[in-house]
Amino acid sequence: MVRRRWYVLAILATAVIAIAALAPVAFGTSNAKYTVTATDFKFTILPLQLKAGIQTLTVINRGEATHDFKIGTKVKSWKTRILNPGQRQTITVTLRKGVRYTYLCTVPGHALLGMKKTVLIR
Ligand SMILES: [Cu+2]
Repeated sequence: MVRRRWYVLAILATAVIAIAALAPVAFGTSNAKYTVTATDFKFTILPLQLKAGIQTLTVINRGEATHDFKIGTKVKSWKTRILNPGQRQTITVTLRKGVRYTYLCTVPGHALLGMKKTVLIR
């Protein structure tokens, strides 16, 4: 009887470990590195589809004007400093599935010129 109880516990422990390992896949999360290129006046994010999870975004200013990059919701956001042409900064963000995020350049006028978009994390 005691031996049987250990057997059941071992199976349960294995199942818990397996579920924990698969959880990120089940919830559609992944950890990836993205490149955000700022030009005058738009952002290009590669790979194209931002995924849920803890993501690393390297923002590079390839324009001739200064730019920054801010992404978030009304509740939580992340932002680079103002980047001069040629400068870059890496930020780590936590994106949640099913949430729509706004990303923009906060330099006055730039959002209106095209540096503001939203993305729904699927
Ligand atoms: Cu800008």
